[in-house]
Amino acid sequence: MYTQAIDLKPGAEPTAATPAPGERERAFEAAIADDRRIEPQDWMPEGYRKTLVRQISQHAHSEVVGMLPEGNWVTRAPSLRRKAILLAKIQDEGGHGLYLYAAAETLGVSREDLVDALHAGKAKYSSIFNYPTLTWADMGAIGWLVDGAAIMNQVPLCRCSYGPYARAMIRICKEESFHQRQGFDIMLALCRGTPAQKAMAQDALDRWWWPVVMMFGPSDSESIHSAQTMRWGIKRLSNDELRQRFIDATVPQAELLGLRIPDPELRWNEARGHHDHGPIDWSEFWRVIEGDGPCNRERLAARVQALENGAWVREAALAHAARHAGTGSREAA
Ligand code: BYC
Repeated sequence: MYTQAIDLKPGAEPTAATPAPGERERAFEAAIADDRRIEPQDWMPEGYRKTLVRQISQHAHSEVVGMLPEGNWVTRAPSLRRKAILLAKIQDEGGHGLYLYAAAETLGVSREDLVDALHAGKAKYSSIFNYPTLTWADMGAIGWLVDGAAIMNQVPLCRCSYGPYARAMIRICKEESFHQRQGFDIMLALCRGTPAQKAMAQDALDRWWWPVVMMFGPSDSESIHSAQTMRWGIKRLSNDELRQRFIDATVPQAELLGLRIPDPELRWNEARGHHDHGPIDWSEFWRVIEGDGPCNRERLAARVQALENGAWVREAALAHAARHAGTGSREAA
């Protein structure tokens, strides 16, 4: 694990080697104002560090929990090619979780503690992964819509003020782009298929649309963190701005597929240059993130079970490392 710059103890006198009071704060604020990256060894306000740990760890948890709804379809993919693609995508998501846990660890927290917080129900993960995957078309809808929303949210995070997070996001976004395209490709195949296949694609869109629209988080007026995280250059665009961009980008894609977005109030607003949309059911959103969505209990139970099932691997790896270290010291002696 990386270490953090060491803070002065309260009351400690500055010496020639230590910055004058306020200097660290000014250096931090100047870096933010100049759009320079903050790195793990740089001084940062405690609120900035905590915000990053919260957001990056929630993001990591989302990637790992996000493997579960798709994992449900690995054994039932309709062809070997589709199965290989789905497996590669799910593996990428595990990898994204690892980059993100590593980025969070640069802020002085341990992955074990972050995972414990998830399993104890204290840390959040994306609301979207608490919905079930009922048909193969859901693999298409997740790739097209969920990964599409993820790209919209994550491309601006490549310019996040915190270096390790921004760098992790660059690689993740490249992979998300493939994920989105494979999802759209599944939808396209279904929409060009039999009427029953097209109906399956429409049903998936009907079920995923509103949860995906909610994925961007509460409206700006309700978002408790946005103002500060945007001031710190962590988030570059607000929840509502990203939601609007996603809707504007997705409407023509749905038209190309010949599918109907399940929002009777959705229409182009010439004056705004954007689509207007119908009201979002925020009571559903809050219910899901507070733990009462259709699959919350199942998802957490699966993660806890996975940790328990893997205990013997971790124990064996530690025993092997200890024996190896012992051999090394005997050889050295
Ligand atoms: N789900 O003040 P706000 C993926 C919480 S992975 C659950 O606006 P903020 C993918 C929020 O945490 C997708 N909770 O917060 C993976 C806060 O609660 P706390 C994950 C949500 O942080 C596999 C409270 O509501 N992407 O795409 O400024 C396969 C108030 O919200 C949600 C990321 O994590 C939600 N949807 O903005 C396929 C991206 N929304 O923490 C795909 C990085 C809000 O005070 N994260 N909350 O208890 C972000 O960009 C921001 O954290 C958010 C929320 C936009 C999510």
